[in-house]
Amino acid sequence: MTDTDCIFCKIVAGDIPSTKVLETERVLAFRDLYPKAPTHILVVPKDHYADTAAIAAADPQLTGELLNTAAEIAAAEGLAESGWRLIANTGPDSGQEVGHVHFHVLGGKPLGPMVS
Ligand code: DGP
Repeated sequence: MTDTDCIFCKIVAGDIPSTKVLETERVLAFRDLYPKAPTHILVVPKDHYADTAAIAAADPQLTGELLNTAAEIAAAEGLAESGWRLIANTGPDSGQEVGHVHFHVLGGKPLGPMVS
């Protein structure tokens, strides 16, 4: 499933370059273009789903794969001890800018409390 207008589908297809961190059959992880922390990696399914609600409803196994990949990446980035943050903006009020579900893996410095 691909959306021809989707920037992350283009990254998955290799039409837009990215700094890949990990790739499996169904998942791709790459560094965020505008990092908000020393480690800022996006974990996405290769297939196009609009957001977390859509993928959770359609494919719980793939949703779990994304979470496992995030944890694997955090460990590989050396964040297991210090900790890390996982964010999945979902829908307009969250500030989601790219309509292809993605998890942000953030860490490498104290991130402070979440905003209210
Ligand atoms: P969100 O606000 O949750 O939809 O976050 C989208 C993120 O995607 C944001 O942190 C910036 C990142 N981003 C946008 N365009 C690109 C791109 O072309 N390449 C990469 N690597 N990241 C991008």
